[in-house]
Amino acid sequence: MITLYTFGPAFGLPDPSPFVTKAETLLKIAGLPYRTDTEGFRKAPKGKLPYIDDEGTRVADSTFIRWHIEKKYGFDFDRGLSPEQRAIAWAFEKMAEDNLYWALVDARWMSDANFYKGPAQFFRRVPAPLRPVVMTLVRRRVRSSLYAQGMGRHSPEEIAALATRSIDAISDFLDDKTFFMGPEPAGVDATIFAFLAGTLCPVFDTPIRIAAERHDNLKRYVAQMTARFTKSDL
Ligand SMILES: N[C@@H](CCC(=O)N[C@@H](CS)C(=O)NCC(=O)O)C(=O)O
Repeated sequence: MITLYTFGPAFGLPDPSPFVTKAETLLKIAGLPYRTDTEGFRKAPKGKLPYIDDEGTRVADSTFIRWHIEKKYGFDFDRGLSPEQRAIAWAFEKMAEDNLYWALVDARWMSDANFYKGPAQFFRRVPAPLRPVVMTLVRRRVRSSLYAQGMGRHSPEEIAALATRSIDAISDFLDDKTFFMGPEPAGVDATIFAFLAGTLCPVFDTPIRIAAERHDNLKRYVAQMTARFTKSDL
């Protein structure tokens, strides 16, 4: 049985991490049985979630998890897609993961209002007297990551403009299709769903969420993916 290490559901989302939601959705698309474990962060091979343990084989990073599933279980997430479609799917996936993601991190962690409604909850288990110091240190580390990646060097307006362009591109490409690449779910749907669900999360007030809410097809898509690929106990 595969164990998927997660943060656990939060903010009405299957997981606060879009990468964890992506990995879980991939397991569901592939129809593989799995269990989740929320106690694995400290032992994460790359210091991040998600990772899986598949009968003793540990695989870290959502893309490597996908490739592991494809190789070990012979499941092609892009079955039926042409090389051109596979290339488009990969490019959208990486746009979400390597660009849109950082705008979401900025929105959740750098805005005080969003931080105290959201990520601050992750520190509940830290003893109260230490909590403000630990939160400040972790936020400082997130700020450094944003700066190193580059998104953190932009103004809020510039970040919103970049993220909105990505959201509009996703909406334009999805159009009125059921799934991102057509009538059947593909690997990219796990990623697009995870990032759109995180973007549309009503807990956070962000210009990116407003940009996404303008597109009825994105709201329809997230509702449909939620119904098909998430646990009913959310
Ligand atoms: N490339 C990784 C990204 C995973 C990732 O960034 N996970 C974040 C949560 S969204 C994390 O665990 N961050 C903890 C940290 O950096 O300390 C993947 O695809 O799995």
